[in-house]
Amino acid sequence: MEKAVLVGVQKKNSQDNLQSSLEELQALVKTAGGITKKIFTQKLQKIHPGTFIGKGKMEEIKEYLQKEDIDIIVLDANLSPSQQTQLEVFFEKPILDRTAIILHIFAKHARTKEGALQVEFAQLEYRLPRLVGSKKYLSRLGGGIGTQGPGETQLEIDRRRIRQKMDSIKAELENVKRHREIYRSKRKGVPLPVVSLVGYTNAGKSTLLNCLCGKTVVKAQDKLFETLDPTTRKIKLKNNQAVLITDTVGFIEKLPHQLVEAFRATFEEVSESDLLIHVIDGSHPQFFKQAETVLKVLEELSLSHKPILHVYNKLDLYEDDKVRFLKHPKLFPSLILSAEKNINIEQLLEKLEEFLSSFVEEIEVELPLDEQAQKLRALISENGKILLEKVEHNTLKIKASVNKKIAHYLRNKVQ
Ligand SMILES: Nc1nc2c(ncn2[C@@H]2O[C@H](COP(=O)(O)OP(=O)(O)OP(=O)(O)O)[C@@H](O)[C@H]2O)c(=O)[nH]1
Ligand SMILES: [Mg+2]
Repeated sequence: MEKAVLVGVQKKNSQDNLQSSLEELQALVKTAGGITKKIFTQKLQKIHPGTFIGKGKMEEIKEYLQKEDIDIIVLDANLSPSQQTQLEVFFEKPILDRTAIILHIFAKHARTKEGALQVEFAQLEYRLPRLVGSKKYLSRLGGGIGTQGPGETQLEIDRRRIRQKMDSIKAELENVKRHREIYRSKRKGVPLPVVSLVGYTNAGKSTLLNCLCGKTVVKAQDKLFETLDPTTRKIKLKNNQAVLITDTVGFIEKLPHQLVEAFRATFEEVSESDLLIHVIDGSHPQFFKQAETVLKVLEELSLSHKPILHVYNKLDLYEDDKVRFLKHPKLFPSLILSAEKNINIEQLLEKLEEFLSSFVEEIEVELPLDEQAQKLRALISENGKILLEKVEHNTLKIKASVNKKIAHYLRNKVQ
């Protein structure tokens, strides 16, 4: 386990809560496989452009490093490549920022090929402008002399290699994407309403999906960014309406822009959903801020126009929801529940039914009595409600209520 020192800065006049941001960073470091040995904080009028933190604090940390056995220094910020270099040169230790930690966790958790490629691309993109930094740091360790040959320098070779690698990943991603589109259009064969679970990391999205499915389909853990790749499952509402539910990657404060880019593709799927369920960990002291972060990222991903149902999860952990919601108005429309303890899940299902009822319509179809009629009848009864059916002159007449997508599909099939 790598031993880490964390450093956080409170800017004057900033509303940011340094304490909770550092707690989150500590959880990120833990998820990445490190252990926090000490936390340094500093109040600053203005961020130092060169080194981010001030000189005095740097000396104080260096003094601590001389006495203790520490492997890495983690800053609660996203540093510029040159800030990172200057700090590395000063401390002679690897300097990591939020982006580096999150990228590391993402790399550890990516399970599908697409997820792994997206993360690798983001990592290379992050590393590219930082190559100089690591070289300078290395030259201090004695590798400097003789590395500068004629023609191309090692640095140029390294950069070119990284760019080539990024190009090949991009090409591969295109390929994977094409496959996914084919798969998606196949799935669309039976068009169903799609509901996506979105929310802050660790809010309980995967737990809610498992709860709705009545079994474990995705791993839920008290770790940040446990889920990276979207998982979709079919569930049935009480009115027999089938719905697809998709679990997605969690959001976080200061989400590295490389990753927003990387996951844009993943969220293409979310952009096709009819409804978003925004899962909020209502027991978290910063729940409102987390919710705001999620809404902000949704906006960045051009998803904020979607109908959205806010779900305050972990009800079992609230001490008093009246006090809790007094300070911040509840987002609307909303529900309070516990995915883990199975509280108010019925209400959620009813709400979903209500939400999706505008998607339902009544149709009447006449099917010639053949094999296809059997298939279509099965499709209707699987996904909707048959209100009336009779056989007349070798045709099967069905009156049913089904979702609009299926109604559209049937109309095309029957004509
Ligand atoms: N007490 C309590 N714990 C819950 C509840 N729902 C989820 N949890 C716990 O919260 C932690 C995170 O749950 P996940 O379902 O993995 O959260 P997630 O939103 O999928 O997280 P990421 O995939 O990391 O974005 C797990 O330890 C769950 O057991 C709940 O209703 N009550
Ligand atoms: Mg999850």
